[in-house]
Amino acid sequence: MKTWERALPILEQQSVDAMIVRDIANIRYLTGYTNDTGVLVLTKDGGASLITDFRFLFQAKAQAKDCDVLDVAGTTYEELIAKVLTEHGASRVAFEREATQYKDYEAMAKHIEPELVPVDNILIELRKIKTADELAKLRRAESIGDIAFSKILGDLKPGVTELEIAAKLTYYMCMEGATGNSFSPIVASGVNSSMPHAIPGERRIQKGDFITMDFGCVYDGYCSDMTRTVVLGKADAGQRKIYETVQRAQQAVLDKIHAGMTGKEIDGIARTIINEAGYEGCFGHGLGHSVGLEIHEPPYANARSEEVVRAGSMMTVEPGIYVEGFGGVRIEDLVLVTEDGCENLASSRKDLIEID
Ligand SMILES: [Mn+2]
Repeated sequence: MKTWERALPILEQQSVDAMIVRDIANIRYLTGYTNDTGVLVLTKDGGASLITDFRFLFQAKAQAKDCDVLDVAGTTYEELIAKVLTEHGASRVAFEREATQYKDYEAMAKHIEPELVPVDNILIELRKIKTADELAKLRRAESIGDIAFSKILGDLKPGVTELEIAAKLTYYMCMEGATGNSFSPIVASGVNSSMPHAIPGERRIQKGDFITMDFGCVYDGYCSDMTRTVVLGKADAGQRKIYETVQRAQQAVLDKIHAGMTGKEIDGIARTIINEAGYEGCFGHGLGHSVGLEIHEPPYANARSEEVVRAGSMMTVEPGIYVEGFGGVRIEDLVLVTEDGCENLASSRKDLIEID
């Protein structure tokens, strides 16, 4: 079976003859092409055309072996898409509303005769259950994060800036074979740790600080994600209570999560513990998200998600408590959800680390 043929049942469900795929992660998943520029045209009668330009042409031909690779030179993407659709006699054509820019939509509307049908990111359904090959890459990506965490502990000394810590995390991961960050590292020290997505700055870490580090890498296209919070020096009683509560909430999810639960049920395990410990309102984000070719993928675990999480799905487990003007703690692992539990891909320690 050609790799992109996995998408054909979805075209069938949407009652379309063809689909214009611009989401680059979907293109990679369906063709094997790993660069970042191209449009894939799938047709129900068994054609897949990957259009790109000269810069990527030889790579596309080498990687997307099951596709006709077309060079956009001398024409435009939309004229070439129109030509492919005409050749295949398509009359109803899906396009991804999230991945299509308005200017591209305008160009399609101008050049493409068949009916254009906007669809949500329906191809992501294929990517929710990870294959053995994907799991191997995800395991490796997460273990690279573990290595970076063990190394960064030696760098956490008074006077070091958040930006320096972020740069070193990136460096350590790339030296282990990562191609880059899966997102810009979050390094939040002291009162900055009260902001879940703080941007690292020139603040110098000092004794008594919480230091929250949320980071991940890309390994062979696949993302990792982990968070650890440590204390520089000795933790005080308030810090201990917050840390212990987050750790207990995180462990409860790891103990209870399994296939068949909704995202809301999974989230609720941690939220109940945090609320009952007196921190209601201090856990203002969802518990987790899936991860794969992209750092945030469905399914999600949050207070609203009714989606059932199936075996073979990845999920981050990342509860946190954030107290304005004081600081915060988040602990995050990446797990593979199984029929009766989960496999934790992260192995970094989670007891409260107090750095001398
Ligand atoms: Mn995350």
